[in-house]
Amino acid sequence: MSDDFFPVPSQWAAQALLDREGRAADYARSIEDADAYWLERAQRLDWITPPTKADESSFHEADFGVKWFADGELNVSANCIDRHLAERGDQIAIIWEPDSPDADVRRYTYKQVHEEVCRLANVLKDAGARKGDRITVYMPMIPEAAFALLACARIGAIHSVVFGGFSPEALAGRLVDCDSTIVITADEGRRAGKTVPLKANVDAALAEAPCVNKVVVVQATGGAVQMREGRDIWLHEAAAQVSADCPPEPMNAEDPLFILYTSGSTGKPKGVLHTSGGYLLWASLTHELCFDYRPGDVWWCAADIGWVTGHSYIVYGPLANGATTLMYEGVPNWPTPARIWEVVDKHQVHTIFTAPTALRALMKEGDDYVHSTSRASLRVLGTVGEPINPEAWRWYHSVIGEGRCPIIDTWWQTETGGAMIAPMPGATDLKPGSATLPMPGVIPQILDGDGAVQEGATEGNLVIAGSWPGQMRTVWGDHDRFFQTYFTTFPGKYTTGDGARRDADGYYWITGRVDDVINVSGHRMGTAEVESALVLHESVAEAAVVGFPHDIKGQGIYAYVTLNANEEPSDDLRKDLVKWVRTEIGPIATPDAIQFAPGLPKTRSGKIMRRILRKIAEGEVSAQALGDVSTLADPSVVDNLVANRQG
Ligand code: 6R9
Repeated sequence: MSDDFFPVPSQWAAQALLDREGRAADYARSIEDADAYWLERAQRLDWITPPTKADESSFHEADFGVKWFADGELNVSANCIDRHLAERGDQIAIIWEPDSPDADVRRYTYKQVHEEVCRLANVLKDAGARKGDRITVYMPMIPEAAFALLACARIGAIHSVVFGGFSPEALAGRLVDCDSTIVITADEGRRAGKTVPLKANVDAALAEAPCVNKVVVVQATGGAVQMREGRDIWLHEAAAQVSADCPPEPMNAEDPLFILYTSGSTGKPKGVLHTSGGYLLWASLTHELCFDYRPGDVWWCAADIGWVTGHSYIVYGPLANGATTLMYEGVPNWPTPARIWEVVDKHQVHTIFTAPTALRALMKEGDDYVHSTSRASLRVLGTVGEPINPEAWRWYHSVIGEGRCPIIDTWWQTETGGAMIAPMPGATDLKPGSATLPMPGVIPQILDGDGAVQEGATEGNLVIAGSWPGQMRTVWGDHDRFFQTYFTTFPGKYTTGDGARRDADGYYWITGRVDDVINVSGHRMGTAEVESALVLHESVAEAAVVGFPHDIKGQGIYAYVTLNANEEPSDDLRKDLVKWVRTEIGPIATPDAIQFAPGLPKTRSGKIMRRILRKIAEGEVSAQALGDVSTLADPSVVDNLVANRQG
């Protein structure tokens, strides 16, 4: 077996859902006979009114829109719960593993999930929620977070999950943008032995978000919180007062299911909108195909529910497939770096889906923590969020999986709803670092800077040439921004913002973002967001932020800061700025380096040349690396930047 090629093991090929020929034939049909293919695939869902039409999308300005299964009717929560009740009502749907290994595990059967979701749905209705209303979910990783999503889906309300690590300021912006009327939260969250004051954060955010009139609070830790009369509702009290049944609201396939805010290259995060039919089909189909999911498997997606990965692969995909999905409250390396593998053994997990940043952090702690565990239950190992470096890939494969488990490197985005380019265990030979081949219906293309399609082995801009069911439908409240952001750089194609290489075997290798978005520990962040936070500080005149290679995080945040005229650079100010950004956005946006810069490299038209800032942050400061600086308004600023480089 060569170091960079891992053929499908024969025992896998013999029993997989799709083998190599099967995958190729399925893909060919998904392109050549797309409507028939997708109407057939749509039958994996339970429809109130089955669709008679599949794709009616256009990426062109004249008739622009993304639309799938538009005459179909269904309810997403009924697909994730009710339809399983007859056959597997007593099967465990959700296993909850708490932050502390000493705390009690919670398990919910499909029947119990049904009751919990119905009660919460009725509480939301009593709080005034109606079909189409926006409900923001700001929760720790507890089962009630999954119930919250499903309860919204049940009554046709649109959920917007805001990551529990975001600050009150970030929460307030997202509440106001989509005009949320209800927030579902918890008293506190728990992570790595610490508590996070979620309810207090909500209280602070609501001062800036008058649209919210009810707050439903889950008692998670029992920590003290202030409850405001008439506004705040304890879930456990209200749930006891309502019926344990709530009929699912019939929804059109194109009715919105959720909004999820994500970073782009401009300052304000966009509310990515997904709808009901196409999204659920995509989440459930990719969950089955990419991971060769089988009934009875215990599935663990170790993401947070605040990210799209948590939406599609903790909640919607696995539950639509009737799986047992594990939800973990904590972090992979607490109390020790063996924790993640101990959880695998404890619950006999078959598939784990995590991020390269977590793997790199664990790898650095050495193999003893791994060898203290068995991991014999594992069949498939998944990764997502950023390019996986071949070293981490090999460690995952040989040390964690002991050479037995295929590595499923799934490339996709919040915008795509689910995996787009990924291996399938029984069908795809693996190459460490490559996400391999497109999923059914996905037409990746590589374009040069002028938009010309490149054939064969090549490298350039990754675009998708047609729609797929899980594609986002709009940016909440700004349909024109949706069109401008994704369909104008290369007209008629969906621009991913990623660069990619395609090798002679047709395998795709994602090379990273080509826009001003950085990927820190698998979390997407617009450099502009961090810049906007910095310039809000009273000492700061101007800021420019770039990513730089970071051993664990993938990319770190490097900020160049120009101070106001009367301000002096100091270490105290540097610390203060780091703290400031953490408060404005949240700990995930913590700058790794702050360099005080009397001037930034700008062109005569005033545009910051980030190329130069990136090179300096990467430590590549030779004249050759920095390239042509002659178009700068003041080329001498570059010398000062090089001389004062941090780190
Ligand atoms: C699912 C998710 C999307 C961006 C995407 C790309 C990067 C995700 C990747 C990957 C290389 C992979 N990305 N998976 N890069 N290989 N397997 O992460 O969504 O948070 O929207 O980020 O993440 O740059 O464009 P999201």
